[in-house]
Amino acid sequence: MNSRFDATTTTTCGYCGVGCRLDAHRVGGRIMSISPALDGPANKGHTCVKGRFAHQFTRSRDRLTAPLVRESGGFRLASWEEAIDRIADAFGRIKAEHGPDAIAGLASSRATNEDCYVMQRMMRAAVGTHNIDNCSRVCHSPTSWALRRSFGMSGATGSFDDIEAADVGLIIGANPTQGHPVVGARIKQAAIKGLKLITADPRRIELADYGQLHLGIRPGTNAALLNGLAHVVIRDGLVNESFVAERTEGYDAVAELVEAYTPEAVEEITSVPAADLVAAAHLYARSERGSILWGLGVTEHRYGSECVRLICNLALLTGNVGRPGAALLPLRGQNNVQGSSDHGALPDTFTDYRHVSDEEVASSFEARWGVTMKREPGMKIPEMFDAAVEGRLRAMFIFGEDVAQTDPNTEHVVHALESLDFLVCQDIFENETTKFADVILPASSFLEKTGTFTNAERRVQLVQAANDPPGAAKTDFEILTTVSRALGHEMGYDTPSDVMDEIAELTPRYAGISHARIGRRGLQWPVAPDGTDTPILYEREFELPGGRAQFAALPYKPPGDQADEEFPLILVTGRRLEHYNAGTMTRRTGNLTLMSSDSLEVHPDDAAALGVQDGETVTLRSRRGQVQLPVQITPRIEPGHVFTAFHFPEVRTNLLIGPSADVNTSCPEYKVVAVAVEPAGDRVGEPVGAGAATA
Ligand SMILES: Nc1nc2c(c(=O)[nH]1)N[C@H]1C(S)=C(S)[C@@H](COP(=O)(O)OP(=O)(O)OC[C@H]3O[C@@H](n4cnc5c(=O)[nH]c(N)nc54)[C@H](O)[C@@H]3O)O[C@H]1N2
Ligand SMILES: Nc1nc2c(c(=O)[nH]1)N[C@H]1C(S)=C(S)[C@@H](COP(=O)(O)OP(=O)(O)OC[C@H]3O[C@@H](n4cnc5c(=O)[nH]c(N)nc54)[C@H](O)[C@@H]3O)O[C@H]1N2
Ligand code: SF4
Ligand SMILES: [Mo]
Repeated sequence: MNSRFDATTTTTCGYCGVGCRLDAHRVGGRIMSISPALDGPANKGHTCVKGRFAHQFTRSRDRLTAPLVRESGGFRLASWEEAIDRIADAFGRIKAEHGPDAIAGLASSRATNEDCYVMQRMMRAAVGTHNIDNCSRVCHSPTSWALRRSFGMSGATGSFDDIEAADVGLIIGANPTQGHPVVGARIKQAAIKGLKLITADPRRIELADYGQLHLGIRPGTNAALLNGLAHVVIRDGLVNESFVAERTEGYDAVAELVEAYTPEAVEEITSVPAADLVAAAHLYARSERGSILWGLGVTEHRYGSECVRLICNLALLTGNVGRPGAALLPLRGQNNVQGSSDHGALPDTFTDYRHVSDEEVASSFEARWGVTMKREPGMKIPEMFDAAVEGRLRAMFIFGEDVAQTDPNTEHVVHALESLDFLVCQDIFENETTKFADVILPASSFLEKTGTFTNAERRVQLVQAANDPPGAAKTDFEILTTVSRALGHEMGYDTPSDVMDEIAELTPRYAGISHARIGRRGLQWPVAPDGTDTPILYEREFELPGGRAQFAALPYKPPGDQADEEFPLILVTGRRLEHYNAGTMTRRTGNLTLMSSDSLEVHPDDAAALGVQDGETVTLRSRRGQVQLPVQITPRIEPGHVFTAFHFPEVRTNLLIGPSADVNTSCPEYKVVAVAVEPAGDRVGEPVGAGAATA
């Protein structure tokens, strides 16, 4: 340990799903600096600008340091006793009048596995409802849905180490150098050493510059592209026939369906040149070890879940699964979005995705918790908002999620939050959602708590408190167990480690996980009782009946939103390196100097046609709403498309996004919105979002 520091704590980064291991250095009660832990299995001594530098938020003056309760239209400071009494009274009254299903909770994918497990236990056992969900609903729920149906389990089939082991990598709808920067850096290094890269994205993402082939795809047309790749693989005799025969089911239907997806037909739909499609199919199918990485450019669409199944098809056709270098790596977003879902913060499943209607599983939880539960699932996030507007849902407990900024269709979300009788928010900052709260509970950040996060390679890693929560703020674990006690359900844990012991006891695939055993390298689930973990899934069998994977024959269908004369451009939304989702944390760090506003990427040809200049403020209008923001002219976006992020609440990007969502999982169609762009001056006087503030 460096003697300049009072203490150094090794922990896991709380931003993205890469799961970098960090050394947090403390001096005099403050985190002074962070450096990479050299033995971190995902980061191998690296970090990005967020993990290393974006920690000043922990000591921001805006931190919530005491409970707040609503009074005469505003908030005042309150004691913990008063805040928790208010929650217990309101929940008790609403439960008595409307039943437990009039209450719903959201768990935080920023918080630990133990926090999320405690949260779902509180909703299920203390409140008595399965109305519990988390933000993977708006993120990778399609990935989870599809992987379970194609292969059997909801997680990456391999590890980030497969990037270096692969000879070909297909990156579709993910922008790792911005969203998962340490993985992005590993991909760049691998490409320099010979990994052949294919990128498919409507924007020329940075990794395209390191690849063999970039497919500039029209947003919302992945299904045509993926079926086209399968067409070429089959047409040109590149199928791994023994793998298909021995380990899969459903090949014939796929072969029949994809016959129509000739490269020329696919070019019509996707705008990807036919020759490039053929070249991409050959490159991937002829590789010894091909891996596929994907992100929200696949999932956040009307048929996102189906497209993930088509990705699985491609791996099955070529036998590229279950071996080193042949992995399917969905780039799960937040630090613990894999874990919050793994640990039952979903309306239809307990831990490890076991359905609430599964008699044996449900009764094991009932016996452990001493309660009885329904066998029907609860509401998903969008259903909660609809129910609130209709008066069926009366109260919500929102833990570490800023739905008023980050969920789609902001106007509807705000209407829902206003319709509730009672809203609790548990966060580290006030945000757009806390504006509607009745009680705000001050919580801990990842640098102030103990537990585990599960990264995008299913790796459960330790999180260790490097500092205390500020003021009267408490850890999420302490708050949730206390609220549960006040609601009449004593959980009986002393520490988060006890929570993990209960999870292991009740979840066969996590049976060997304990805090003591995780150590410095983490454990990738499934973990056997003796602690043996599983870096590669499906080496011999898939976790489906007969041990066989399932092909899915699914055609291309057009996206929910379409351009027309009034809305001639397609807006894609996504993220920026310097800021993180709702931005509550990164906007309170030096990263604000690196990027101080959202902006709209426009292709030079479109900018010329629209008559807009770089830096000029424009009005961006969709069928739902309008916002204002400055233009950034760049050739990296395809003509006909524009791109922006959602990190600055004053822009209110999500006013533009409608209710269209994935048909199987309700993941919003954030990636395809028909819009019009006009110089802001043209519509002066019309109501706009708070975006006017950026003008
Ligand atoms: N710096 C930073 N890092 C983050 C986050 C952050 O806010 N900031 N958020 C975290 C979270 S929660 C998540 S989920 C991840 C997300 O990480 P990514 O999945 O990489 O996220 P996005 O940038 O939203 O979208 C990825 C790409 O999809 C492309 N795309 C859009 N539509 C289509 C399409 O139809 N087809 C194809 N092939 N591509 C398309 C977009 O142009 C974009 O480049 O990042 C995590 N990491
Ligand atoms: N237009 C558009 N919108 C999008 C997307 C898009 O691509 N386009 N992407 C979507 C995706 S993939 C996601 S995942 C969502 C993310 O949306 P959110 O989950 O709402 O965003 P975050 O900023 O990750 O964090 C939410 C809150 O958690 C708080 N927080 C952080 N750590 C802790 C903690 O340890 N404890 C507690 N109690 N609170 C904590 C933060 O202060 C913040 O208020 O946004 C979605 N919104
Ligand atoms: S890549 Fe992700 S996990 Fe690693 S330091 Fe950056 S934000 Fe943290
Ligand atoms: Mo996400």
